[in-house]
Formats: sequence, C-alpha cells, structure tokens
Amino acid sequence: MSKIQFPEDFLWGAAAASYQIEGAWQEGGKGESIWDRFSHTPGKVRGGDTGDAACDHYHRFREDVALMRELRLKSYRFSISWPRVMPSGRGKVNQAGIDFYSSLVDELLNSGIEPLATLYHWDLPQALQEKGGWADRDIAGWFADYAAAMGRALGDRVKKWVTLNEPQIFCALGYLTGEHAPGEKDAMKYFRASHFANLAHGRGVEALRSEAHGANIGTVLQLPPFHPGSDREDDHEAARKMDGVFNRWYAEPVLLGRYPADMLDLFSVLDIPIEDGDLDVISQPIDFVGLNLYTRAFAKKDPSTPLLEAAYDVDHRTPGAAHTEMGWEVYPQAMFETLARFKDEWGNPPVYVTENGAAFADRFEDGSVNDQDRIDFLKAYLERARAAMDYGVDLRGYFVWSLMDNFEWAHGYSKRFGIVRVDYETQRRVPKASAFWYRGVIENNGFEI
Ligand code: GCO
Repeated sequence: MSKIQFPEDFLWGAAAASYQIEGAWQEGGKGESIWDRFSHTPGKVRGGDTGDAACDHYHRFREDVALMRELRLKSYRFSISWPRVMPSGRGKVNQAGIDFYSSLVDELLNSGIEPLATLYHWDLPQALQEKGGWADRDIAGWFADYAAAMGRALGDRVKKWVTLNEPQIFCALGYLTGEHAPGEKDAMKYFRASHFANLAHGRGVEALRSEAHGANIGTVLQLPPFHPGSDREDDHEAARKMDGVFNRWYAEPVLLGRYPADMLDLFSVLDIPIEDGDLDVISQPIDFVGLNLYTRAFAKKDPSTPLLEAAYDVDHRTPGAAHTEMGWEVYPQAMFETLARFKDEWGNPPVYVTENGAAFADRFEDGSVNDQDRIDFLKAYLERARAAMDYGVDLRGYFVWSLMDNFEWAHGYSKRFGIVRVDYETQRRVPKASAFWYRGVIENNGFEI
C-alpha cells in the first residue's frame, strides 16, 4: 500500500448546482428558467422528469449543510439561480431569492465550510432567452449586471466565485445539438453564443471585481482530452480539430487572450461577431481556473460536418475498459493529461478540480449503498491529480461531483452521481460508502492505494 498525500491547505469540497437540486421552481418570487421551460416540454427529458422539486434543497439547505459538516467538507460549490434572484433576468432583484442564498452562505460559514459560488450553471432566465439568450451580444451586459448584483449581495462573505460553468457544454448542447435548453440546432447561433459566453465571462469578472472586494474569481471549463478513434492520420487531425473547437476555443481566449488561429482560419467564412476590444475583456486576469473532468473523448474524420470535417467518435469503445452509467470510459489519465496542459500550454494558473465523479448503478440494500466502484473511480482520478501536482501543476483543491444524487439534465433522475443517496419520494438523504471514504480522505488529507 502507498499513501497519496496532499498539501495541508488543499481545499476538499463537493459540488452541486441550482437547477439540479433546489426545486421550488416557482417559489419565493423565482422567475422561469430555460430549464423549467425545457423540462416541461414533452420529450426533452427522460421520463418527463423536471427540476420542479429535485432534492428540495431550497427548503432543506440547513439539513444539507449539516450533512456537509458531518462529512468534514472544507468547501461547497453551489450555483446561484439567476431567475431566482432576478426573475426577468434584468433590473429589479427579488429579495426573497437573495435571502435564500444569503442564508445558505451564513449556514456554510457558521459550519466552517467555505462557499464557492457559480454565477451561471445553465438556468438562464427564460425572459432573456426570449430576447436572444446567449446568441445575443447584449447577454454580456445582462450577465455583468447580474454579477454585480450578486457581488453586492454576497461579496462580503463569498470570496471564491466562478462566472460560467462549462460554456462549451451549454453552448454546444443548447444551440448545436439541441439536447439541452434552449434546445436550438443552429450552427451560427452556436458560434455567436460561444463568443458571447466568453465575452460575458469577461464582463462578469469586471463586475464582480467592482463589487466583491478581495474576491478570487475564475471560470469553469470541461476539457476532455480528444484522442483519435483510430491510428489513421485523418483521425489524429480530427482529434486536433475537436480539441480546437470544444476545448481551446474556450480556454485560450480567457488564458492567452486570443482565439486559436487554426480555428479562426477554419471558421473564417462565418461572420463570428468578434469585435475590437472583445479579447481584452475576455482575457482580463482571473485568479484560478476550475476544471470539470470526467473522461476522454474520441474523434473521427467526418466529411459531413461542415468546415470542421470532424466529429465525436461516440461509437468508439476501448476494449476491456470500464464505463460509468453515462457510458463514459473510466480513464483516470485524462485527469493528468488535461491538468498538465495548464502548465505546458496555458501559463500554469492556479487550478481547482471543480467537478469529478461518476454515475454508477448504485444498489440500495439494507439502508446503505456500498458504492466501491465510485470509491475506486475517485481514488484513481485523485492519484492522477496528485501526479499532476508532482509534474508542477498548481492544483489547489478538488470538488467531488456531486454532494448528492440530483437532476442529471436530459437524463432526469436516472443517473446517480452523488456520494449521498437521495430518495426522491421521501427526500431522505443517506450517505453512501463513498461519502465516508471521502470524509477519511479529507481528515487524512490523502488516502492509501
Ligand atoms: C456537467 C455539469 C454537471 C453535470 C455533471 C454530470 O459537467 O455536465 O457541470 O451539472 O451534472 O457533470 O454530467
């Protein structure tokens, strides 16, 4: 047995998000979100599931913070529901919504748990979608006003913020494939949304800096390594292109102040509305980057994809590899590969793993869940994260996804990612074996493998 040991000040936490756990979708003055609208649209979410009730965190947050304290979490990453605090997305704030997050923050701080607030985790106010949503340049100003309002309301106590959760995912699935809200399938809208999301990030950082004094501000990117689906050169080229359009297109404007040249060349025929000065806004200094990392992705040449001529090779299976309930390959080396890029390619900024975890077919027997598969998953990825630190990556902390089972977007409640089980009928929380294992990791600042 050997010990995987982390630095004394390593920040151990768990993550969740507003639409996935809060419920209370029409309570306390909250406005409609694009995910309320999407999940209420027949055929969009498995089994017709919605976030109407979810884990009822809106009413049970004190119980949930007590559970976090029992698990010795040092930090909790939550997201703020924009329409809960600004029902129409702009202008007047809803004080009842502000009060909810203020009470949550106080409960966390009184429990010795550091809050990390995500400003946007996909639940855009529907009223803003009706004005064009992420495909309209005005979103950057709307987001900045929202960020400023949250900085004013919570900035005295919340010292770690991230602007956007995974712009590449909410743009690609929301505007290209239509699998997520708002369910559009329009490549030009996708490119507009991708740039305006990057721009909104920059405007949001500026706004937070002005209102949340002394805050540490970052963004959150999901950056799976793209591997070729075969040894053919055109699949290797496809992997480079997919990395360009889904990873570097979001990481490099923020971290390097420019869009990747190969991607700008490829898409030069499109009228992507990048204006003078935009990159200066997008690339203003941030204090850390959040990385969401689950697996690797495979790419293949696909002549039917306009301009890019590359696509995800979703049929690729690695012989003998384990896969999670999401069909994602268990590939811990992805953690090392992506973390190493921050050192090798992107200026070695401070990094937090803001999401890592897995959905498995948990068996709830005799009142408990012995999720050894999830423990093994976390051990393997954390070992690679530690190796990345030895390589020189400035990794500061790790947030397991997720604190509790929750609404997994288009999969509804069919996928359980939590280290705590939620019975959606009774809303009873039951810590799984992985929760107790993770508590030991936090107490010992490491684990045996
Ligand atoms: C994401 C989102 C989370 C998901 C989790 C599992 O990365 O897709 O941040 O909201 O629920 O990653 O898919």
